Amino acid sequence: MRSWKIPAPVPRMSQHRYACLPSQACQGVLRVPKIKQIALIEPRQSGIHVFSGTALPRLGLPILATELDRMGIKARVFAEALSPIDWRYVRESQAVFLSSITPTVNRAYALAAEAKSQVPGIATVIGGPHVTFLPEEALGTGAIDYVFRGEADGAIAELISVLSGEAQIADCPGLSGIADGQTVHAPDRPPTRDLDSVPWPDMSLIAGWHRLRTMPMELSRGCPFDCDFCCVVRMFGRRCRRKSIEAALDQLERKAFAERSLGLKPKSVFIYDDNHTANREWAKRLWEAAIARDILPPSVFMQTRADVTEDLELMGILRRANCHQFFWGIESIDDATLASVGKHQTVMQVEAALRVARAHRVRVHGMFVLGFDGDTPETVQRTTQWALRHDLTTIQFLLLTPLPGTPVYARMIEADRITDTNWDHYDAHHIVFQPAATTRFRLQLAAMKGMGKFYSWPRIAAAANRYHWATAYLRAQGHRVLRAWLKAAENRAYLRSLRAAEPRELRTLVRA
Ligand code: B12
Ligand code: SF4
Repeated sequence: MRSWKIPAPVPRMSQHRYACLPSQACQGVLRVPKIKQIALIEPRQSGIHVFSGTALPRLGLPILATELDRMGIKARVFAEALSPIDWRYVRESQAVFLSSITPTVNRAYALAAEAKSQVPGIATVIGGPHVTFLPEEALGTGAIDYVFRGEADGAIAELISVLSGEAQIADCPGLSGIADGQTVHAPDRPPTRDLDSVPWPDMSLIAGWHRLRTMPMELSRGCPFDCDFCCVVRMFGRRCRRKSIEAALDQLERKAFAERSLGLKPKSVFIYDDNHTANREWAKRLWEAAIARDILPPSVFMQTRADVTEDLELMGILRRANCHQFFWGIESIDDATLASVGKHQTVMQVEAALRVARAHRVRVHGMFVLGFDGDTPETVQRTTQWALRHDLTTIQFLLLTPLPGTPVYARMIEADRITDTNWDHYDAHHIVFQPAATTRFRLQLAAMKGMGKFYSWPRIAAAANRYHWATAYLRAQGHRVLRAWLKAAENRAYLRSLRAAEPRELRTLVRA
């Protein structure tokens, strides 16, 4: 691994693109005496990314809205991926609950500021993985009154008590806010132990819910692994919690029921679990029972590790349960890199897994991370060749992104390797740090070229010639998104800026 230097001083994370508005800075705790209605907003990501066309909300806000609804508080979720925000509804509300991840947090802050400007006195609360790790940043914008850190299921009653002045911030574990000009952090809230206590999110509380073509479903939380670049373990814990088989079946049944009674026609179910088959016996019992009860969705997509294929009995059951697609984090085709990031997976294991998936006719979406310290443009080329050789259905080349809450983030900050502090760019489509063995432009270009090669017309046609219509369609989508990304004016300007910085970076690399 080479050492290197960043040419210019790197701005610190606190010099964030979203400007704080000192005049709005919250000096005291904001109390809203009677809360009757809350608008819950999940912002969209600015710019184009591979999921731009995917109308899928995260499940945090729908769960919280269901809990509010049960408490008799009117709640409506506006997930911008599904429908625009109804500002009239916001104006009639006493509080706004925002949920964001890192690439959507700038927009979340801007929407909070907009709500404050339209409704003076409205309370703004934000949660999700980004602000869980950087609560001060959110409170420092002046547009956010409270930050909820970690999981909030079961915390809603306490949160409402704080908002309405009946309790203090410190009384609500997980909450951060400003009181008497001082930031106050209540103690951490332990993760929800019993997932059965988390309600099945009432999808009809989401504006535009009828547009859901894929039904999201969360049946377990957490992951026993701890990859260097992933914040799941620090956000949701290493102890994997699962719904009981009965509760999970109940969700599948309700989905089937929603289809019939509400006229929803989702073509598939996307199991949101970080690692759905972490407990194989549970997964076997669940899907066998779902087959027996005949409550299977037409198509099931799930995030698992490639090691799911080691259990052929489970593979057979999943196949019979209409599992048509796995989402696998393959990450790297270099064993040393995989070991260094704590993936606990080898390339040989993934290759064997792909053979088993193919034999069971389950499609595989392979997600790769590019930009680890040994990675060069040649690594990207080899990765592309590997993905083509193993005929993955679809792929994602994600540029390593130091997301707050991950060990990789801490290391990059420590080494002053962060080159881009605009959170909008933390979507794994932009290179936001100085790679160790190449320039930012070369790595970015290699990733785009690799994706271009994978999503080329001959590859789309190859799938169509074999009558693999779904694969052909998915690849055509990949092709379309990539072209749109390359065409967007902001991305062209971004690529130009990387190219302009290249000679300087090269000189630094050569010296190193
Ligand atoms: C399903 C999923 C997707 C889906 C759809 C979701 C979507 N529209 O973003 C798809 C495939 C599209 C997707 C894409 C991406 N994803 Co994603 N995704 C997930 C996943 C697996 C589940 C999300 C979920 O519903 N969780 C369950 C619910 C219950 O959790 P929650 O929504 O966070 O809510 C809880 C708490 O956070 C809190 N809370 C949340 N909001 C609020 C608000 C208030 C007011 C309060 C009080 C509390 C609160 O309480 C909730 C209940 O306990 C998570 C991992 C995970 N386990 O969360 C990753 C995750 C959210 N994704 C992540 C990333 C990085 C991405 C991508 C950038 C990756 C990429 N380039 O491919 C894109 C970006 C998409 C985008 N811009 O919208 C990261 C985010 C990390 C971060 N700091 O930003 C996560 C955490 C995964 C990881 N490995 O680290 N994703
Ligand atoms: S296996 Fe997946 S979910 Fe688990 S820590 Fe690694 S990347 Fe995150």
